[in-house]
Amino acid sequence: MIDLDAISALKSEGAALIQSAGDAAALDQHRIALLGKKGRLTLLLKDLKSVAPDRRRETGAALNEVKEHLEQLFAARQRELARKDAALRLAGEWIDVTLPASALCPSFSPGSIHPLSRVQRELERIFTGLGFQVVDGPEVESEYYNFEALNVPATHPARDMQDTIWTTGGALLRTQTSAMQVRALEQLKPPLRIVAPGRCFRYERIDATHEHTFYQMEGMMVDRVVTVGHLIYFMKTLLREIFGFRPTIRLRPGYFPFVEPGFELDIWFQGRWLELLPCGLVHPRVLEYGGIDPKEWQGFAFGLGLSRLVMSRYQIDDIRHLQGCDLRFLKQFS
Ligand code: FA5
Repeated sequence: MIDLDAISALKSEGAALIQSAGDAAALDQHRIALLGKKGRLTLLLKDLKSVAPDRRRETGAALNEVKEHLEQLFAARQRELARKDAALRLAGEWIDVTLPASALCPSFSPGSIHPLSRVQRELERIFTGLGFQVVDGPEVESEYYNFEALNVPATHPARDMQDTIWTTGGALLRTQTSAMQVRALEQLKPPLRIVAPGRCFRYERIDATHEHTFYQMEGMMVDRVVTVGHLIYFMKTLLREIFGFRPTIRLRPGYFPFVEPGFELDIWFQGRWLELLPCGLVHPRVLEYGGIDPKEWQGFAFGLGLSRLVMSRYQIDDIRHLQGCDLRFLKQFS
C-alpha cells in the first residue's frame, strides 16, 4: 500500500543518502538503490496500479515529483563531488613555480647557451648596431640560389669544391649562406645591409677544421658607393668586437665567381693560418640576378666561417667538438 507519508519519507531519506555520499562510487550505489531498475522509487512507480483508482492520480504525481527532485539532487551532488575531486587532484599536483629548479629536482643541473649560439647572437648584436638587418633563409635550397644566381653555372669547376646532399626533387642542402645574397637582393631593395647566419652542409672529408655540417654568416652591403675600404672596416670591426683585441690576420687574393675582386681573410690560430672570412665586392652579374642595376649600385659581401670563428675565439682545437653533444665539452661554457 503506497501512501503519501511513505512517499514523503522516501523523499527525505533519499535526499539524506545523496548528501551523505562521499564519492562518485557511493553516489552511484544510492542512485541504483533508489532509481535503478529495481530501485525503491521505481518499484513504487510500478506498483501504482495497486493504488485505488481515486487516489492513483495524486499518488502518481507525488512519486514523479520525488523522482524529479532526487534526480536533480543526484546531478548536483555529482557536480559537487567532481569539483572536489579536481580540487584534490590539483592540490596533489601543485608546484611552486617560483622555487629554484634545484629545490624540486636535486640532480638538476642547468644547461647553458651553446658557444655557437652565443657567438652568433653577439655577431647579430654587433651588426644590428652597425645598421645591418638579420635575415634567415632555407637550409634546403634551390640550385638556382645556391649556385646559378651566384654566377656559378652547372659546368663551372667551382661547383666541385662544394659537393653536397641533393634531394630527389633537385633541391640541395645549401653549401653556403651566400645563397641568401640574391634572395635578399630580390626582397629588399638597395640600399641594404644584411647578415644571414645559418647552417651549411658539404660532402666533406672531416678533420679538425672541416665538418659536414657547419655554420657560416653571410654579410652583404649594397649602396651607391661601396669600396674595399668599407669591406675591410666592417670585417676589422667584427673581429675586434668578437675577440676584444685585434687578432693576427692576413688578407690575400681569393677567387669566388660571385665577387670581383675577391679576398681570403685568414686568422692566425694555434700556430697556423686558418681560412676564416672570404669576401669581396659583389659581382655585377649577381646584382643583375637580384634585379639591381650594377651601374647604379655596388656592394660587398663576406662569408664568415662561424664555426671556425667560435673555434679561434674559445681555443677549441677540433671543430667536431661543436656538434659532438659531449656534456664534458659543453659544460665548459656554462
Ligand atoms: C664560401 O662558402 C663563400 N660563400 C664565401 C664568400 C661569401 C666569399 C661572400 C665571397 C663573398 P668557402 O668555401 O671558403 O667560401 O667557405 C667560407 C668559410 O666557411 C671558410 O673560410 C671556412 O671558415 C668555413 N668553412 C668552409 N667549409 C667548412 C667546413 N667543411 N667546415 C667548417 N667550416 C667551413
